[in-house]
Amino acid sequence: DTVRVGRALLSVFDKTGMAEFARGLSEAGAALVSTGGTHRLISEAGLPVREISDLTGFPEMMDGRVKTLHPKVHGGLLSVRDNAEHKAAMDTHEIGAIDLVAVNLYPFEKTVASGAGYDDIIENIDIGGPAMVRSAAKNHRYVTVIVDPTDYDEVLEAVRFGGVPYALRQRLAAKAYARTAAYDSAISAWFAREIDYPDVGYRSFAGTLREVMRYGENPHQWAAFYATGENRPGVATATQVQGKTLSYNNINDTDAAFELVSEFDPAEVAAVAIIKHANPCGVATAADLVTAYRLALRTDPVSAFGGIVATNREIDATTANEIVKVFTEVIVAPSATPEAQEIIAAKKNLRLLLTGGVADPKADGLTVRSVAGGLLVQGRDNRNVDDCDLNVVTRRQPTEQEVADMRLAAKVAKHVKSNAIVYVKDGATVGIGAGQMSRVDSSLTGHRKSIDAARAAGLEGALTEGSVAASDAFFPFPDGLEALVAAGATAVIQPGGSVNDAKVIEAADAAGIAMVLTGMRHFRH
Ligand code: 93A
Repeated sequence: DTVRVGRALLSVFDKTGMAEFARGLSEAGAALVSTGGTHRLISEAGLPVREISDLTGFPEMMDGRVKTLHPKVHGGLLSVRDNAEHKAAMDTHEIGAIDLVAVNLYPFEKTVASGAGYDDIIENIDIGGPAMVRSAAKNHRYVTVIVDPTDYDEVLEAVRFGGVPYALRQRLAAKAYARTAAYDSAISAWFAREIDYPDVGYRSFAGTLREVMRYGENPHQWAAFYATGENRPGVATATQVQGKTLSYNNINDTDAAFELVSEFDPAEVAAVAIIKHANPCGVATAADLVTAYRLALRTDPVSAFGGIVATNREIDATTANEIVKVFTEVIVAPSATPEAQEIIAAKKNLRLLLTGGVADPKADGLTVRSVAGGLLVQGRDNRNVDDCDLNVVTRRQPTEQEVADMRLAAKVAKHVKSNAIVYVKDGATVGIGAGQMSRVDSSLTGHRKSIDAARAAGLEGALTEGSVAASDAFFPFPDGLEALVAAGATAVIQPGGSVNDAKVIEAADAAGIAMVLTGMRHFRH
């Protein structure tokens, strides 16, 4: 499935490597066509090359604004070679196929960065270049498109060996669209800044604008919500059945809540998470949803006020009745029975979001966050403890119940801001320590909250007595582990991998608890 290059169109602003590339193509038998400056360079290198104006029958005009925007160019790029009608059109209008395009664009970004004036910047918006790139990329079944001089060598090598293979054409087409997308997004971002109306900044992001919010994380910040088009159950694709419009923080928290309950297969167990400020303040699994909700609420009933509730199963009337007893901002669930919806409808402001299913915890995806002047992009954290071998490193072996609870604790810890410590007992969290700068502090926080929760439930001591605990990352020193033991934990799950692992294991053995290493860290910041 290789394509021999009969004719190549070369039109580059950045002329790096162009003379050698053109020579290589020419020597391999390709006919060359080119625009003004590129044509000059190639012919000065002593190679045969035709002017684009000769091909189109039109002069390059209007200061070069119109040079390649012509059916003889775009027809040659876009025609489906084995389509009879396309062939007939080519014959009638004397359009010759173009098999390869090398284009790089007017330096819009550099012109902006140089501090150039408005008119200069506008003149550096390339129109004909991206048009050719997009035409060629669309027709990559027949055409090779190169937008980056570092790709010349690989293409030339292929051309010398008889043609460009499909896989390479496809990869170059993907790269081409990435370039034109980035180019247009740079133009749109510049515009937003230029007209000094920051709210239009939202237009410069990829994705479909879902909503412009009244404000962002704080009232003095503007905000907007985009859908990326990924067809994944979650907050961006959910249907809002009732309640006020979602705020920026609601959306962020709802996402955290739903991603967490999606760790649990609804066919196996009912799961409920209650979220505040993007951290869970209670998570539980049980045979039925209402039990899971009651147990999740028990972890931290104070923080649950004004929280977000997510479930992995359809909300029934009993569960709905329990949830509406506590002031709740958002409920997100795969579905809700008509009776449950009626109960929730009595709370006018309470938002109900239905997702149609749980998210696949193993699905790929991107997570994006901003840093000053840039974006940090990474793959979704799509693994969990179920993908790990549990390696018992202590003399004491964990019981079956402890193992089940440790799995739950590890899954929850993945969704708690680091440093994360999660205590679990009998299928429910009993203490969560989130977002502390020291692991010891997270251990202490989770323990202290469990004392409050015990008091609220009319019990003595702490709920963490006889619990298991999960840590999102290894213990750098034994002190964190000792804090868990002091809280009453009888088994601990953590990734391991510290230079001090031996000392931490020794401390666990000294305390007579069981410890399991997973080898998988789950930082979340
Ligand atoms: O002004 S344009 O938007 N109009 C066009 O028709 C056109 N065709 C190619 N810019 C156009 N180009 C760009 O010219 C290419 O993207 C490339 O950056 C540049 C190459 O011009 P030259 O060969 O004259 O140096």
